[in-house]
Amino acid sequence: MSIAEDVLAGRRYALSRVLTWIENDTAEGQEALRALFPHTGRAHLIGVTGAPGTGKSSLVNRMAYYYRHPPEGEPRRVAVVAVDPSSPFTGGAILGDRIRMRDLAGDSGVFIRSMASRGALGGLARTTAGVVQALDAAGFDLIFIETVGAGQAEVDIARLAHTTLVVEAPGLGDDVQAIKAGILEIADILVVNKADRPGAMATLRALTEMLKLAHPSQETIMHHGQRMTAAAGVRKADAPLWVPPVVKTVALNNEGMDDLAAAIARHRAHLEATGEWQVRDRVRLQTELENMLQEALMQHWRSRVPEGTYRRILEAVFTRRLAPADAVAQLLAADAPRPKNLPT
Ligand SMILES: Nc1nc2c(ncn2[C@@H]2O[C@H](COP(=O)(O)OP(=O)(O)OP(=O)(O)O)[C@@H](O)[C@H]2O)c(=O)[nH]1
Ligand SMILES: [Mg+2]
Repeated sequence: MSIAEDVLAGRRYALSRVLTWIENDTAEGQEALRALFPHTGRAHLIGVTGAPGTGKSSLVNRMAYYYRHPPEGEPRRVAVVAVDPSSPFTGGAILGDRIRMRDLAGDSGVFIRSMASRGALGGLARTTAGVVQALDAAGFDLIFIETVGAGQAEVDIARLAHTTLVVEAPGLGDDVQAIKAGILEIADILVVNKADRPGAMATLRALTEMLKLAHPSQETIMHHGQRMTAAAGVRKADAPLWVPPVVKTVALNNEGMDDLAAAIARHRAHLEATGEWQVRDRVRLQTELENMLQEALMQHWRSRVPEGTYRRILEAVFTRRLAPADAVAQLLAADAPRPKNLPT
């Protein structure tokens, strides 16, 4: 039996191993992903992003518990991928994970994975995509992807989910951090967590006002440039717009989880009714493919152009002797196949 078959059969040790391979970008990992890929596309991917410390980990932990012990209906299988670009020795992810361990330990229907970025964030996006695919194939119904909404790359990772939660916490006065960070427009659902704190009502009002003023919609993102390809022929023309609801929670005391779960279920129903579910699926896969292609082309090219040539051309740009566009043309030309038997 191959390890991919073990993953499909729900064996946790196999899943853990495969995820480590994927994170380390090994050949075995790629092999496993190849076998698992046809079994993906069923999970509901939920991105969770927001400023550091707003309570994302606590919230996801509570939500995982909620779906495992729903007030009605069958328990759902839940996976959590925490993307923590900071060092594993700092930041709140460690604390959040410890809380998770306590509540959810021993439950085979829950799988939690923390990912620390090992290199460039572009690489992190790729390995996150692979990890999510493996979890999807392993049969988890909901996959939460937590990223700190501190940089564009992290936000992009969360945005590619079917449903994106932007988590806000009351700060001082009307200060809304998500607006400052420019991540409000990617929210399908806005969560005001720490609603037990003073200023929660002000934050809620500010967010609701913002939504009324500039009705955000994923249309602008999805219709942008070549992303259209993914939407072509899938999105329904007269689809109703989704107005992001603002949900109040207190992760600390387990309050508001039912409201949040209801909002997530409503959003899913909306995605399915409008064809947007498929659009997002395609956008995500197209983005994944293009990211990989970019990396592969870059690697391929670097392996074919002598380091000295690259540095010489770069230096010419630094000293303003060569415009960047001409530099690119020269660099591409340097990769042209050379005639045989000629000195290079
Ligand atoms: N008062 C209050 N505190 C909360 C609530 N939810 C979380 N916290 C606390 O806020 C702190 C940060 O919580 P985390 O869940 O680690 O927040 P996070 O957004 O995951 O943090 P990073 O991953 O570091 O960005 C912890 O001390 C939590 O106990 C809440 O609803 N009310
Ligand atoms: Mg966290």
